[in-house]
Amino acid sequence: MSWRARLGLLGAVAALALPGPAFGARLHAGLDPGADPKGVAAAVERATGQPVTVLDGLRAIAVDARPAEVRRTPGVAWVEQDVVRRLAFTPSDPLAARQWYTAATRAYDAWDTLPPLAPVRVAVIDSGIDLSHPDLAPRIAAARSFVGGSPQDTRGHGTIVAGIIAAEPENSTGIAGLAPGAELLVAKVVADNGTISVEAEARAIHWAVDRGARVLNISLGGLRDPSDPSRDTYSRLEQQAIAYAVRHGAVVVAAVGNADQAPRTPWRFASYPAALPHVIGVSALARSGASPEFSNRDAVYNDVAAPGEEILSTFPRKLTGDRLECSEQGYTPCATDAFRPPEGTSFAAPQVTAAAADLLGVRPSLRPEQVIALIERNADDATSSSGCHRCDAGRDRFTGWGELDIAAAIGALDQPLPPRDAYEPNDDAGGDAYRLYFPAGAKARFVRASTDFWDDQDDVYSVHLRREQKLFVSLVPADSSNVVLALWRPSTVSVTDLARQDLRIRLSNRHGRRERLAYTAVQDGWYHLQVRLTAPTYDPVAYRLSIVRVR
Ligand SMILES: [Ca+2]
Ligand SMILES: [Ca+2]
Ligand SMILES: [Ca+2]
Ligand SMILES: [Ca+2]
Repeated sequence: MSWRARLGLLGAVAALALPGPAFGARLHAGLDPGADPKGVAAAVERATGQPVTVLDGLRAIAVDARPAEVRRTPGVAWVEQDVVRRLAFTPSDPLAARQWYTAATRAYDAWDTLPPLAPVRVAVIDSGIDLSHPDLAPRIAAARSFVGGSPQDTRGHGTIVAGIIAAEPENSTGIAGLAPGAELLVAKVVADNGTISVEAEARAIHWAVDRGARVLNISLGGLRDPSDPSRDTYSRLEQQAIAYAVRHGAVVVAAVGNADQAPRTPWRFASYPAALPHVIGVSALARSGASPEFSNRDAVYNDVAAPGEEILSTFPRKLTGDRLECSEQGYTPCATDAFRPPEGTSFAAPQVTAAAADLLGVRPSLRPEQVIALIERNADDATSSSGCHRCDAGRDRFTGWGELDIAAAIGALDQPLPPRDAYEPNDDAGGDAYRLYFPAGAKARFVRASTDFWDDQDDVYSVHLRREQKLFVSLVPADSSNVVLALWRPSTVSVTDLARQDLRIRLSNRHGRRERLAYTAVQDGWYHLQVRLTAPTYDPVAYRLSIVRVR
């Protein structure tokens, strides 16, 4: 029986057992200046027949009564009904009080009881999991190895990540994960020798998406170095796997990486896949609020930060069994040396993954770009006053938008939601563009979409033109930000290839309220229409595009 079913049962019993108010509601009454509290209390007792409590020092009394009976007593200045202040939910699991990161990210502050969230499938692409761990086993929906053998975790990394997300709360055991509705899809991609091939990672992403993953946690990565292509590990296969996830409505979260795997510390670029469009890149924060030296910096791809030191979580029991004198078997206080205590961006990312799962558990209809915007724009700005002395106000390369604030992201669901973009992924020309087909007889097509400087800079649409056919395009952004419109030849493979900018036929760049572009085709083919946001904006930018073909 899951905790969800038990919670429902308890709720029904509690509702039946509540007594009705016998003598009117609990009231507070304030006293006139100069009124004698004891004298007023006695008068109210006579008028209501109920015992009165004098609230010493507050110049007020409290009584169970009807407001009118109290209000007409001489010496009473005001009357109000008692209202309830509720405590935020605090997990009762024995090690929960030592999960400092739960409070830092306000993981449970949106709720006063354990929330009955819709189940959300969350993929952990990692070193596997301790399959029979008592705090994890009930949460595993499926597990598979992409490197041969069993998905059993023999290292510990994946079991730590999984516990942060989904350790069973309120089971009198160990810790409480941050996503009470998460169902784990465990994909093991770390080979016995410790290596991770992009092929295994891409196959794992595909597998998880096909099994309904709405969030993917990728706490692994490869070096990015735009200044030295020989050591830059960009992979088109990896980017296509991420695009497959986005196309199927999944949110992808990745660690920005640790500088101990980089040529220098600190390292100024986020790893792949954090440095790909649509991926939330997560950096680490110290308990002091500082940005640790090991956490990679990045001016564009570091989106948000979360605690990345002293992270208490689950650990494979077979490994903690090597330290039998340690009492917290199955948890990181008894982990192997490399993970005692766990630290790194690997363990910051799963907190953001849990936030995404919580948002989807409350509102399953959210699209990935909405989840991304809700998490990033509701982060708690990191500055010198929060302990990050190098962090400027607003987005910075150390922490992105700042520290994860799960309660704020969930609270923002009550406000107008960030714009949707149903045409994603569409981030480059060639096969990555979104093909716009025109209904039979229709001259025009209209698109409503959105763009974001950090997570989705380019939207590329393909439009088929016959020779001599005329194309008219207009673009209206919701605010007059720096959105440009460009048209590219059919043979274009990448709009970001600086060596092939000759393939661009038209550019509208007025920085105004409406961009326009016109073209008469010189050959048949699928032309590429690019919408690009060229400067940072606080919010994602919604836009309308109208595409008209004549003749
Ligand atoms: Ca637990
Ligand atoms: Ca990003
Ligand atoms: Ca877009
Ligand atoms: Ca795009």
